This record gives sequence, structure tokens and C-alpha cells, in this order.
Amino acid sequence: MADQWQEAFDHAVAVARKAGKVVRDALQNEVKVMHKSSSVDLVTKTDQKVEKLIIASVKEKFPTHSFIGEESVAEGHKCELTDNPTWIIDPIDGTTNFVHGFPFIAVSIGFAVKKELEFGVVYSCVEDKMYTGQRGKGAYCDGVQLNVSALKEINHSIILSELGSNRDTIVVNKIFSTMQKILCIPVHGIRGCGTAATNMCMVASGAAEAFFEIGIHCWDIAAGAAIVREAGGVVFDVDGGPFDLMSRRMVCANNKIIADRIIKEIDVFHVERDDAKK
Ligand code: LIP
Repeated sequence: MADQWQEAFDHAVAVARKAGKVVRDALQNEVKVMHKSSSVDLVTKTDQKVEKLIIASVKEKFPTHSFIGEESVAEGHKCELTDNPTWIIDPIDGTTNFVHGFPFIAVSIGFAVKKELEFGVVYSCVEDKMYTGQRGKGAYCDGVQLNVSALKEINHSIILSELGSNRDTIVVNKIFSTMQKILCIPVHGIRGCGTAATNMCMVASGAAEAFFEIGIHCWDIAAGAAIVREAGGVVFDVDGGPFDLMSRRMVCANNKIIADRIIKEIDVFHVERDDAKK
């Protein structure tokens, strides 16, 4: 990573920690739930407040930068990735966990320049763990360098995925059929933390070999993708092509052998791209 982005990285770490404290404190109070695209697509006042806090703080320091934020997009802002330095923000990744007090909740901040990820910061705020990855500088959790698992045999692996918030029967059947095929390879287990960002940090840490999902958004995976790559892992599209941040589908893994094996089993279904609405 060019050193010119070090200041932005340092700011991202500081603001993620500050945002995470707000999220943690909010867990002590009753959470009022609202809905977005469906009755299982949840949002709270805390998501909105934390996103505003992050954007205001970054804007003050970097007034020319662009933003893509989960809640700003929900409020009608464009979801457009340009060449301009862009902060890609999920104030609470794992909103359903947050609502239920299920303790995997992350503040996720990715930063892209000319559409390339320069760094990612994922603050797992209940565990108080700060995961980071800077292009060319490695991935870390609280100062300890992260390395993906060295495993090459998928039948000894743990694979992560999520069921998402689409309840259409055809989609749900495809998700379960994919999970069944992967489970019966066989693998040691399938898990999911309820947050894509944290799942990706588990791959970066070597605690799991891969994570895949169709239906996630760029703000769920931007930071995680930077962290996985810097930990020595790979990130692909679910069809084996290059990773496309706006495509809403992704496989990341400790190596290409594991990624390819998973890709072979994925029943792909259509999702509208994040940048479909111009
Ligand atoms: C969630 C993800 C989760 C995924 C959901 C959703 P949110 O993000 O991290 O892994 O399954 O579809 O996108 O809405 O909590 O920020």
C-alpha cells in the first residue's frame, strides 16, 4: 500500500474502535427493530447513528473522499464505486445478532482507490478484537500477524457460510442444496458467525478454511476481502472468475484448491448487483 493511505488507515482503526464502543453500549439498552427489504432484513437506530458518526468523522478529515454506507444506500444514496478514494462502511455487520444479543457484531470499513482495495478494518466489538489488512503490509489482529490455514485437503476443513435474508423457496432450496453437497464432501463442519466480516476474519486467522455467500453486499465484504488477501488467502467470484466487489457474491479461502472445490458445489442464483441502480 502506498504510504499516502497510512493516515486514512489509522483514522479507520480509530473511528472503528469509537463506533464499536457505541454499538457495545447500545447492547445494554432495549433495541428497537425496524425493517428494510423484508421482515427479516433488520435495521436499528444504532446502525444509522453509527454510520453517521463514521462518515462525519471521515468527511472532516478527508473531505474529497467518497462513501458507500449500508444505511446511506438504504436511505436512497447511490451505491457507486468510482476511481475516487472510497470508504465502504457497514456500521453493524451482524444486525440480526445485535438485535438478539448474539455476540458476533462487527464494524466493517473497507477503503478502495481506483476500485482496488487498499485496506480493511473489522472491529469485532463484543470480543474487542481489531482485525486489519493493508495492501502489501500484511493482516493483523491486535498486533499479531494473521496467516490463513495451510490445509489443502477439504475433507479436514471448516467451511463458513450464511443463510442470508432471502426467504424465497427456490433460493432457500439452492442454499441448502449447496450446503448439503459441501457438508457431504465430507468436511469437518459448516459454521457461520452471522456476520460476513467476522467470517472472513476467521478465514484470515486460520480458524476456518473458507467462507462463501451469495446475497451479501459490498459493505459486508470489502474490509474482509482486504484482510483475507493480506493473510495469504484468495478471493474469487462464485463462478471462479475474479472477485467483483459489487456482484454480491464471493468465495474466499485459504488457497485456490479449497476455493475451487467449493465453487464446484455452489448452486448459483441471481441477485441484483449493488451498483445496478444508477
Ligand atoms: C449481514 C451479513 C450476513 C449475511 C446477511 C447480511 P448486516 O449483514 O453479514 O453474513 O448473511 O445477508 O448481509 O445486514 O447484518 O449488515
